Amino acid sequence: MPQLSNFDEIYQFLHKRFENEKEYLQAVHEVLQDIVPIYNANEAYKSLDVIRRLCMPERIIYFTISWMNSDGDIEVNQGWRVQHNSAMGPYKGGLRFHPTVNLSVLKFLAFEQCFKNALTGLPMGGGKGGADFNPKGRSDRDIMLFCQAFMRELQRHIGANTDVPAGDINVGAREIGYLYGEYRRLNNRFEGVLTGKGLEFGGSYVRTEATGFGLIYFLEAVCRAQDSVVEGKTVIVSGAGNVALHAALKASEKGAKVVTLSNSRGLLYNEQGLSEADITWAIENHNQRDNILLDMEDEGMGKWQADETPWHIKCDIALPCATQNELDECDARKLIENGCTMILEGANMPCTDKAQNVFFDAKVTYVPGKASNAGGVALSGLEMSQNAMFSQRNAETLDEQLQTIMNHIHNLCVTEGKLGGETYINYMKGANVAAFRKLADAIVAQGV
Ligand code: NDP
Ligand code: 2IT
Repeated sequence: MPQLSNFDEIYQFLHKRFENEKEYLQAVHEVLQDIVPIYNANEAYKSLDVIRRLCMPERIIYFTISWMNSDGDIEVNQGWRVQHNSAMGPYKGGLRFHPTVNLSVLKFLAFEQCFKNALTGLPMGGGKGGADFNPKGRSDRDIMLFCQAFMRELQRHIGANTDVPAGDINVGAREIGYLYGEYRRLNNRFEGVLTGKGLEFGGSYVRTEATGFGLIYFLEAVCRAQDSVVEGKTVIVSGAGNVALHAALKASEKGAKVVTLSNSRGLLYNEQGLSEADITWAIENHNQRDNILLDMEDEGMGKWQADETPWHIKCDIALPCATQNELDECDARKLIENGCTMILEGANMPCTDKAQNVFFDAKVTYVPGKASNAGGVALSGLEMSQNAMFSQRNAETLDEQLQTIMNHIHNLCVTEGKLGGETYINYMKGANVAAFRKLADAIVAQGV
């Protein structure tokens, strides 16, 4: 069967069934382009129909969350857990609370998570979940009530060896604490059923920082491969949440000049570069503020620009760390015109497929989130192993392990992503192929 028609056949099969799920189809399309040739070259992969089995979730759980808020009103939300693939270990991946959450978004995230988790080298399958609940502007009590109601539904489907959720957008340490408390009350068990827990109840050092720090460790590896360094580079970061702020802090510690942060409402710009103290202040305060970037302007840390994104600002390195499809082809062209040579994703799928093509055509370094933001889930994997042993490793050891894992993922991408005879590394291809081989081998070894 010729490769191209095979790609078309597989994609059409999925498109026909899920034509309204555009984010899911986008993520699958990106991966299929790279893995179909590998699939076609391997009889075992083909005979066991590995690609279709890998593209479709093993199980999707849907539930309604009916809950009473602190005013005594009844609210109704939709919740999901997509258990995508467990060939490599328990389903593993975050929970997102955001009004834009729907099945397509969670299916794309769960699919990507399988590839990301495979790259870490730890025994984790892939999943993702969440709800269309908007926590913005809610009281702490409402957040707790919602988390408890959400866990009342989810608890029967998860377990330390079955499915281990963690945080994602709008689900941080506070929410994980409330979710965990409800799980423990209902099950009368203390086990590593969630990661990102507080340090006092089974959490791991370095988990909070891991995604952002890991992104910069990956950036260091990219720079080393190009005989370059992070120090002295101008960096733009989008987002002002967990990933963005920790990436900004580590980049700044490494001597880069971080000139932006952003959120869904606008941009904070500081031409001189944010100081480590500024970013640390933001990390300490962002959970208690409605818009930390406005507060940073008030503190003299930069200029707020409403409704702006960072992509028109001149930089050497761009780190999109907010959300999917936040950087389109016009933004990509602007970045390149302004001299940006490296784009590393902290968020999941922040660059549209057309933006990616702009990067590939310009032969600038582009690293997909499944490789560069894998530090978060890697630390989650280490939290699971600490929980299984009822132990707690120290921060220094874990930070070293994180660096080792990010370097390992970089090496995998280089090995599989080098184009014949050229020095340019296609990190997307490298990540997709390296992860696919591991997943496909695990599926084949376990039969139908
Ligand atoms: P947070 O909730 O901590 O922060 C999210 C940030 O992104 C906020 O500044 C938010 O702004 C902004 N944002 C959210 N939606 C939009 C939007 N539609 N347009 C513009 N800005 C937006 O989440 P995280 O930092 O944890 O997650 C950020 C990204 O990183 C996500 O793609 C997530 O999937 C990914 N990721 C997270 C990991 C983790 O361990 N937490 C691990 C790997 C990837 P506002 O406050 O205005 O909504
Ligand atoms: O996208 C991601 O990798 C995460 N939100 C973290 C998942 C996890 O299980 O730690």
